[in-house]
Amino acid sequence: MQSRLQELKQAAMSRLGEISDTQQLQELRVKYLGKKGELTEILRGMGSLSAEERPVVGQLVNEVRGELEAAIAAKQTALNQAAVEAKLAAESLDVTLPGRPLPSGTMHPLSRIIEQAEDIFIGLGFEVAEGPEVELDHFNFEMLNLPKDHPARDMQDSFYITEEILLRTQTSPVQARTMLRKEGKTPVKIICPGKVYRRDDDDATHSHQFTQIEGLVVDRGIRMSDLKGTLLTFARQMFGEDQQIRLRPSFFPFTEPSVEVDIQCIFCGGDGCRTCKQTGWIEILGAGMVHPRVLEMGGYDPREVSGFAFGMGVERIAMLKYGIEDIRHFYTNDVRFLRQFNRV
Ligand code: 2NL
Repeated sequence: MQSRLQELKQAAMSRLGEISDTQQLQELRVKYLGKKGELTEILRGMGSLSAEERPVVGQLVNEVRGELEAAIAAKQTALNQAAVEAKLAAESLDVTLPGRPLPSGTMHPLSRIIEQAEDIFIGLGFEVAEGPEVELDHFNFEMLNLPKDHPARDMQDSFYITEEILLRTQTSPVQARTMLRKEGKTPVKIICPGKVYRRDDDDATHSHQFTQIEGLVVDRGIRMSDLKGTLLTFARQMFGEDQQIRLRPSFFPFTEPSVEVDIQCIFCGGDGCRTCKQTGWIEILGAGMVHPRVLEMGGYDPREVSGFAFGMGVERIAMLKYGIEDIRHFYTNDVRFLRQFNRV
């Protein structure tokens, strides 16, 4: 009986040395220690032993069981450890590898100009106002001194949705709405950037949808010199501190008097070139003193207050500043074009 136990232990231990996974280990455990295992078998056979032999063999069986259990537990620990190490080795990371570069977008040139213009005008005490792109005829035309029969509001030139509703042709309706909202209170000092729509055939310098920034100031005692100073400051911050501006008489239905504003040609410095058609000057915006009728319709008394207003095409400013030759580049979203405008 003793020698059978020793053999059993030897066999179990040597098998344990060969085992390389948990499944095999479990099988071994069942084979020797399980309910129908070999050690249990021996215990059952003890009934046939003499009274003297029984405790001796019993103790021996328990010893062997203890040793086997300990050896199996140790093997299990070793297998677990090996499994963890294998997993770590298989999933190892080289933390010194350079990371994949994340593509970062660039700011659209039109957004850049708008942001820059907003910064300039906010610095001068203006607020930024926004409004709907689908507008009532009333705000888009009527309130800007363009009555129904006015030649400048030909149905052919605007995108009408119904008789009374259209895509705004300028951002002035935002200013008209602002005047009404302020119920005659002064000052009004706003700029309105946004998309506008006109029925035009697209080419290098025309787009049926473009971007405008308009400005409006209404207060007591506003004069042409206020307009001039504001626009000179804008021109210098946008195009360079040594810029000069020039005002030429013009006409708009919503301003009187009206002017067109030029800066010195940024390509030739005023000497005359192809871009400025040898004049040395380039037009950047239209402006004027707010027409008394427009003030009146906005809820202001033109005998008490006066105002100036201006409007500029953002595409035109961007084309001048960045030397862009075709307005369609702004809308085709060719990444080779867009990537040239790095984040500011
Ligand atoms: C241009 C000229 C201009 C205005 C826009 C305006 C708005 C109100 C009252 C009076 Cl609410 N005027 N806007 C005034 C003068 C010129 O735009 O060439 N834009 C691209």
